Amino acid sequence: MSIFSKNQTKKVVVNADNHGYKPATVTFKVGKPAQLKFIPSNNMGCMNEVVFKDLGVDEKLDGKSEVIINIPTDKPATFNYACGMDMFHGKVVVK
Ligand SMILES: [Cu+2]
Repeated sequence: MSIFSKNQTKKVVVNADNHGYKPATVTFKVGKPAQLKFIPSNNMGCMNEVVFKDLGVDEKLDGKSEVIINIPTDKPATFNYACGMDMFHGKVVVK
């Protein structure tokens, strides 16, 4: 496996007491498989669900396990996501 096929992985910490998703914006490069990893905290509040409308993704966050979302990187794009109530927001930029 060459270095060029290496995956990109980035982390977002989920904490309702700390303004939501940290960092709020994550950037990936076009053309390499990308995974966004949601790291739970002990203050999940209503953030026990993450929704990527454009990707048709709606995942439960149980506050214990990390949750990995695969991000398409075939072309430049911006994917917004939110908690289940559309109250806390984050963004994934592919460029
Ligand atoms: Cu919410």
